[in-house]
Amino acid sequence: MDLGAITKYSALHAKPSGLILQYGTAGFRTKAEHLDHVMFRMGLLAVLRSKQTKSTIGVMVTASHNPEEDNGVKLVDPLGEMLAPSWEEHATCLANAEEQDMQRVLIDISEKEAVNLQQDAFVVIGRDTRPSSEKLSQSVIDGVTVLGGQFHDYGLLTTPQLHYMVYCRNTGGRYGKATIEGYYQKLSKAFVELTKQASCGGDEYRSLKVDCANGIGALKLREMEHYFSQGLSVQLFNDGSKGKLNHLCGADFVKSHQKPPQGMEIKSNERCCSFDGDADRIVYYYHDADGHFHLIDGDKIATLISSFLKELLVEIGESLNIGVVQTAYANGSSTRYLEEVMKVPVYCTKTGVKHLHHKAQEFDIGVYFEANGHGTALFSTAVEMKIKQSAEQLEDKKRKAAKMLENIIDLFNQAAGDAISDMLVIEAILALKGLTVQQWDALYTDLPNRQLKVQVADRRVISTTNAERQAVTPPGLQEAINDLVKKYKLSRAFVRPSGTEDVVRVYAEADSQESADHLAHEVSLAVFQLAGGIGERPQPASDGEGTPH
Ligand code: 16G
Ligand code: MG
Repeated sequence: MDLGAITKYSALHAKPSGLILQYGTAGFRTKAEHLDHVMFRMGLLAVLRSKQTKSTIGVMVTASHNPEEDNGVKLVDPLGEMLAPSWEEHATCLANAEEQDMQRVLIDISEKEAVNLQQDAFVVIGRDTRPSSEKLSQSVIDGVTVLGGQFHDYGLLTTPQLHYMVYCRNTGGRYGKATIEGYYQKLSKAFVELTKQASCGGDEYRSLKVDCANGIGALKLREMEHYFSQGLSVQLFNDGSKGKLNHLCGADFVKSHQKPPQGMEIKSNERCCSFDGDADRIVYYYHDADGHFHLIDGDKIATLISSFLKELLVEIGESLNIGVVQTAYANGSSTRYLEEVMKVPVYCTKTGVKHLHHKAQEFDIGVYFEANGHGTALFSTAVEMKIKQSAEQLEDKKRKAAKMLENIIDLFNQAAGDAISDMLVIEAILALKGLTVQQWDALYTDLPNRQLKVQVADRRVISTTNAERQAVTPPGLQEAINDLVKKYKLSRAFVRPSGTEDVVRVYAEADSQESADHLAHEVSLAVFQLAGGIGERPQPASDGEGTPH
């Protein structure tokens, strides 16, 4: 390590003294103007992680669905996964070290993790369309270079595309080519082959309106469009040409406000979807003939996908174990439908993609989705090989199903939840099954629900267990929730400290919207009283309050 050079460059990316930031559920996120030193230091850390794992590491500059003025950064581990937990701690230490302590922290990390400093390092970098992103990614590059790392700057990419690049590079090209062309070709080829098998089809099934949140998804979908145009025609809205990123549009807005984005005209029964600001989340929706808005969230996406996969497996005659992974936010109706009607085992993990991803890896086929639209399906290597063999050997009908599965495996981004890839999978399934958006929606009816947030002095006083479904501390809180829940039918409620904001989140569902709203409000009051609420007492829910993530 050239400590002299590090000190010199670090001074050019100096940390505002006293500023403390946390590597949260999805990396660092805050106002862009506070992030320059964090970017530089994450460049340094990525080099150490790359040397330790002898693999390519990714650095993504984005704040996803957060406002345009924010930014953020996260590291991507060798197989496209989120950074290992012990390294999240290192990231927090390094980002918060005052200038004079930075070198010591860097050396500490190298020693603790037994990093061989002679090892080569390679880092790939991507960024979203925020005005601050280009300069911030340059600061990452400064960090990488000063520690002697090599790098490739992909420039503008969706978050899942960067995960894909990292995965490709660390698997010797077996997964795909680590270029944007490679990504487009792999996905489109699988999509076109898959949809060729659809016997019905016709235009009504094959056109889709996409709200791109005024973000990177618009750019990338436009680039990709001509690769799959035979199979699907997409109409892009909120493509960044006028509106502000994530403002009154995008998957997060649509999901949390349960209404359509601005800037998109929807005719009745037209199929529409929204991406978030870095295109790793997707939700669908439509207006029925009476003008009512219907949201089709991550839970219903998981249901469509897992039931289709299960049908194909039955056709091939393979008894592979398939599991669906959700979080506490999954609508109770979706869990019941999956378990009781589809007979698929369902598991619940803590919020945050890394937890779901990890659990999904335990199955031959693991489908995971958060209700907010973040998810994918993972196929074990053994399954992939078995399917490939079946596609060669089986007799006609079975072979067709195996071929479809093979295409689906290629179409899913196995490195991360990916709005583009999920959209293509969903469109293919709808076409193959001849389903309209209303028929898909009718699989089950969501229980009315409400999310609220409560301000407390220190949200760490709330600790949870059982995948965040029960509060362990402060004392008495869970008992209070239990008593409140008993007052309503088909009800459920839980509270958890947010991993991305300084608030406690409250979720409630019940047999009617009114009951769900009441329950959420009462639980908020319990949190306010028992967990050290600050500011104004929680008010009863009104539309648009309690924006979830
Ligand atoms: C992050 C997570 C998302 C989760 C959300 C919860 C990733 C890539 N993103 O955005 O999955 O739903 O945090 O936020 O893991 P919260 O802790 O503030 O509720
Ligand atoms: Mg996102």
